[in-house]
Amino acid sequence: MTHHGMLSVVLQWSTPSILAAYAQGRSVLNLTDSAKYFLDRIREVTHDDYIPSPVDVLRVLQRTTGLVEGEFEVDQSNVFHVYDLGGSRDQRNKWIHVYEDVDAYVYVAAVSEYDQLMTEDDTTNRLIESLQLFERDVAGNRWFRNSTKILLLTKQDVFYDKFTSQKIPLTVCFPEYENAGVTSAANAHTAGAADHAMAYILEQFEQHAREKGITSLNSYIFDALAPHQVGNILNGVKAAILHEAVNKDEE
Ligand SMILES: Nc1nc2c(ncn2[C@@H]2O[C@H](COP(=O)(O)OP(=O)(O)OP(=O)(O)O)[C@@H](O)[C@H]2O)c(=O)[nH]1
Ligand SMILES: [Mg+2]
Repeated sequence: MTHHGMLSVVLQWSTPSILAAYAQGRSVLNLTDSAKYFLDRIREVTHDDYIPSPVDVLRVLQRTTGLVEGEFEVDQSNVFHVYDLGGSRDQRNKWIHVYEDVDAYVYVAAVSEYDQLMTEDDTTNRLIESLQLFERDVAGNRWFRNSTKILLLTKQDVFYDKFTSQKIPLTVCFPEYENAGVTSAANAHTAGAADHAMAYILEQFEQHAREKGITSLNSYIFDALAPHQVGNILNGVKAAILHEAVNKDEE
């Protein structure tokens, strides 16, 4: 970016009207969740000497295309072969290439997407599409009958922000949702109400899983950019996979 271009972004981003438009239109504009993070640091990240920090790297949006393979040594006797697949519509036809012999799958969905539309068609709610995809291609997929089943619901931090600060109700996605347990309108957007709403989202996934005969879905809701949370969840995921692998060997 030229210095002139950078200056223009700095000036415009810090204008109250632009900040207000961002707060109101963030979901409609389908801006990446990291937009504010980088725009707040525009001077720093456009500087010639800028070196991204590990957090900056995690914040970058880079869509997965094709099939990305990796190998992780879990302990001295176990190596996980991991295949990362893209979630956007034009990438899903590649999933079929890894259906066979899957010991474990990890389905990732963002709880914060409850008020957003698919960029692909601008009409379908993202969370609803994610639920339907989970039900049809993952929970209901006969190839995964014997796989360890893991559901990660990410972007808990973004959810809290949207739900408690922007006061966007869950009914924009689930009209039937009732804020059960919340006694007054003043309490409708507290952290407790946000937890209740996230539990409702998780229950929708679990219900779809049960309808497909799954009784052992290992699920977590968390902030995927918070190292301490990620560490705990990876340990849980690892333990679930190894535990079920031992049980399968004994059958
Ligand atoms: N704040 C916040 N940002 C997150 C979280 N998880 C992912 N992100 C950000 O969301 C963006 C997309 O994350 P990815 O993990 O690349 O998304 P993906 O599901 O792999 O997307 P595809 O590769 O297109 O399938 C990146 O900018 C991440 O930094 C989270 O829990 N909280
Ligand atoms: Mg990806």
